[in-house]
Amino acid sequence: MPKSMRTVQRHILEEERIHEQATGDLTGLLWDLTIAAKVISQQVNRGGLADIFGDTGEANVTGDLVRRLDRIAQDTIYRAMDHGGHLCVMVSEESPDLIPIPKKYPKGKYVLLYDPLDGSSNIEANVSIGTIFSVHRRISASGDGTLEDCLRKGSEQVAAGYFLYGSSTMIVYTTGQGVFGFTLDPGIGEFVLTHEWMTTPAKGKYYSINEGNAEGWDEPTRKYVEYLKQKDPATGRPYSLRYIGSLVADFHRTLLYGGIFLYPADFSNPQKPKSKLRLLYEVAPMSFIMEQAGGAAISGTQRALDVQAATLHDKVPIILGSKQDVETYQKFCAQYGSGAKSAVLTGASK
Ligand code: P6P
Repeated sequence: MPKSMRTVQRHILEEERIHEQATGDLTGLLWDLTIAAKVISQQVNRGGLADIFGDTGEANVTGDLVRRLDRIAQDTIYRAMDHGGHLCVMVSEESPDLIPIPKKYPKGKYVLLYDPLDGSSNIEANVSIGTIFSVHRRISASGDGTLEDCLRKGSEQVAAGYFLYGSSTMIVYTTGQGVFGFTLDPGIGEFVLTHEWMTTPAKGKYYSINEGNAEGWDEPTRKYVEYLKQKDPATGRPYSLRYIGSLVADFHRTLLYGGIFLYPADFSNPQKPKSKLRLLYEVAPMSFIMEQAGGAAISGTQRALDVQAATLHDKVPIILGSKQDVETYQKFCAQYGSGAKSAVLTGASK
């Protein structure tokens, strides 16, 4: 008997009932997303048994090589989401422009922004990868969704979450009423509640950053990482480095165990700092979840959820995790005067 019969569908329905004006649209939207995730999970779990490895030979707008499984995930989500009548427009890492809802289908009141398969460069290595999603309520009155509906601050999200395709397949999501995790029970094909009211520890003992980028770090980041490598008075040990290179996996560990994840801007070219992680469908949803779990998320000198998107594929620096760890990083910024604004690199990667 599964640990809990509280499926994600039941939970979403109960969440939706909290909001008087709820119409069931968000329930339907999230339900459709879980169906897409089950299909993607099945493909990912077949790994080398299915003809899904390798590249398509194309690069996406942010410069990443498009893997075959990226394309499968993109197509799966599009087909699951285009007809439900919950959305007026979609934005995907794999598409340079807005993705309109086909004319033959009704338009809904929500906007879906997503990374269909984040970390896909790790697919052949059997490393956990994921799908990240962000949901906004449209601003425009009706008809096709607009660019204005999509270029939003993370603080305006109505829901955000990720699917993690790992040793088990999970969905972790929030609608602003706390963070909840559900694990796919392959026996019944349902996501069942396994992590209720998820919160991240106030302080952790892990830091997660690509040390290979150290040359491009600003002074505060350099000094902060050096500090983490010294003995923590509280534990008598330094922090441990954990870096998978798959955002959903690195985030999920940080959420559960605490500590800090950093993808700071690269200042190798001081006149042209560059960032890697995408604001609308990676940084904003993950920051919403982390704040809802009692953690913190900053981008440059701003709260990450306050950063206003200028283009669909903006990239920004992100530091998130346990509140005390992020606050310590901010003290290093104040002391070593980073003053780095959110280094937004709009459009395609340079
Ligand atoms: P790097 C994967 O390509 C990704 O977009 C995120 O999942 C991950 O956090 C980051 O890039 C890893 O980047 O430069 O450390 O390989």
